[in-house]
Order: sequence, then structure tokens, then C-alpha cells
Amino acid sequence: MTEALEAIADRFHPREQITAIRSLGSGNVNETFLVTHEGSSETGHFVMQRLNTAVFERPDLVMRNLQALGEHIDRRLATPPPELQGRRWEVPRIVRCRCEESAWVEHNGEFWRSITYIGAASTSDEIQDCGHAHELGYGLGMFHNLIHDLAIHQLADTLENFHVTPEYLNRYDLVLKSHTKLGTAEQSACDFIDKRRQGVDVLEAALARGELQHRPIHGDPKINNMMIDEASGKAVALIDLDTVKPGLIHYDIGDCIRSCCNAAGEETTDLASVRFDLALCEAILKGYLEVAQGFLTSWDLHYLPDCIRLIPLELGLRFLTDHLEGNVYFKTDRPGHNLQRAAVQFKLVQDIENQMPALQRLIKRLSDRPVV
Ligand code: GN1
Ligand code: MG
Repeated sequence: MTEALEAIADRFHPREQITAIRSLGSGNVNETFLVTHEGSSETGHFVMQRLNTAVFERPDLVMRNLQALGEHIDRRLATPPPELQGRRWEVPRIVRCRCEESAWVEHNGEFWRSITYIGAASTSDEIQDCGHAHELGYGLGMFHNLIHDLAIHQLADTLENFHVTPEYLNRYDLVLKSHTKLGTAEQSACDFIDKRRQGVDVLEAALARGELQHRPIHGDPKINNMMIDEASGKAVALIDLDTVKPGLIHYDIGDCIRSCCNAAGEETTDLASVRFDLALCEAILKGYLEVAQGFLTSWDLHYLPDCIRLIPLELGLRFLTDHLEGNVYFKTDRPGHNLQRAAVQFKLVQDIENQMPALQRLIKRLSDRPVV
């Protein structure tokens, strides 16, 4: 526990009671800590984070979105949706500073904030089994169920063009232009992208045609952002709410599925072990549709196979671009880390493409109405 961290934590909770500050999770963008404190009778925790302001240029708006989301979900949970079936559902809430009337601390140009910790639940980086997959789908569906009626004008666009794949492709082209010599692995990653330029606008074009609409989204519902109750094994919360903003729910569905259906995990170095598990995908979609069919349109269903292929392609492109740019966005812990991550996503895309007809049949079978 360093003196600097302790001083920040003290702005949220009296220093005398803080007993531990430790790193939490494996986020690629922000720094996250779990703060533990002892009161006269009980032990408490909160999550303290330094937001990466190179990524989130308006962290004040991130906080405003978090507040709007929390208030909306509180209103919805006052009369719990029947699909919740009596289970607990939690949302991380803002922990305000003790002395100032502020929800965050600005210190040496850094932006620090705290949120509540959800106890008796944990996350994992890799999928366990179909039961786990079902809960990941259910959890995302419940999250969408609870926020689909939050008006998008109440949420700020805190990350412009986040998940707008054609914009990532433009950025990649720009970065690539300044590279003269590529290594073998880099060249094969670039070739992979070159063969898939067509159709990267599939979701944005559907949005422009009015087939899809912006709604409130999570933005980053990957496997390790879903909290699973330790006793019941049920999903109880979707955490990491910094990317909540208006967008297409397809970004969320694609992100959840790409991170869960690759049992090797996105950090694996064993490319041969990366594959898209259709049985896990079926469990996720069943869990999701159980709670989401009510607000999905036929067009939403129509674009599910596309988003399941597109979001891993986009993430691979983002990792590759960052590698070529010198690792300025995602945290890395070794040379070539982002290139390796890109290769994992591309392998997954390849396997999804191989199974596309089966994936399309699966979605038709699970949908409660004809898919357009
Ligand atoms: C980043 O920081 P983290 O791990 O929650 C990224 C996501 C990626 C993810 C890949 C704001 O999320 O979009 O899918 O890494 N978040 C941002 O692991 O870019
Ligand atoms: Mg995140």
C-alpha cells in the first residue's frame, strides 16, 4: 500500500480505518484497486480507479452516465421485472468523496473515482462450462432489459466512434502508411485484414438504413466483467461501466460472445487452442434471449450472426493497430503482446467464418419469430 494510493483513498474513506489496498482485475485501460477498511464492527470494501484520461477525455461525463444509469436501474428495480425471478441484481454505485461535494478526485492531473464493491461474487477470465455461458448471456440480457428504456439523450457519448468498425479500419490504414517494413507475423495479420475489408460497415450501414437503432449499451461486456454469485453460480452484476453510452446492442452481444466462446481466453499464447465453441454460443444466446426477446426486433435478430463475426475482427484490428502504433492504447507486458492478441482474435474470426451456416441455423432455431 503506497503512501500516494493511501492519500487518494483517504479522500473517500478515513485513512486510519484502511487496512489494505490491492490491485484488482486485469483491465487493459484503467488502473483498479480494491480498498479494504475495518470499522468498529465490520470489514468493508470499495473499488478505487484511476481513469485513463488519454482514452476517456471527459471523465466527468463518464461519471454522469454512471449516475444516470444507476438512477434508472434503481427505478426499474423498484418493481423488479418478472424475468429476474427473485434473484439478486446489483449495480456498482458512485462512492462520493468525504469532504468535498464531489464524486471524484483530481490529483496531479490524474482522475480518481470510487465505486461500491459487489461482495460474495467473482469474475473469471475463462469460461467454465455451458451453465456459466448461460449465466453470461442471461446477465447481459438482464442488463439490456433494465436499461433498454433509458432514453439515449440522457447518456453522453464518452468515446466517439467506439465500436464503429469502419473508423478503426481508417485509423489502421493511416498507421500502416507510416510503416515501411513489416515482420512475417505482422504481414500475415495485415493480409488477414485485407481479405476482410468488405462488409466491415455491416452494422453501421444497417443503422444508417434505420434497420438498427442506437440504445444504451454497456460497451465492454466481456466475460470478466460479469459477476457470478459464489453460492448460487448465478449472474448478479455487470461491472466496468465506463463504456456505458449510446450504441448498438450488437456491439455488446458480439463482445460477450467473442470473449466467452473462445475457451482458451483472449490472452492465450497457444494459437492452436483457439476455437469458436458453438455449444457455448448456444448457451449464451439462450440465456440472453430468455430475458431479451421482449425488446428485440426481427432486424436485431437478423444481424446477430454478423456482429458475432465482426466484433472479434474489430478487436483484432484494434490490437494490431495499437501494435503498429507502438502500444499506446492497450496496456502490454511484453514486446509483441498486442500482435499476439490480434492473432488470437483473427483465429477466432476464422473459426466463426467456418461455422457461419451452423451459426445462422442456430439463431433461427432460438428466435421466437421469423428472422428477416
Ligand atoms: C479494454 O480495459 P478493459 O480490459 O476493460 C477495451 C475493450 C476491449 C478490451 C479487450 C475502453 O477493456 O474495448 O474489448 O480491452 N476498453 C476500451 O480486452 O477500449
Ligand atoms: Mg472496460
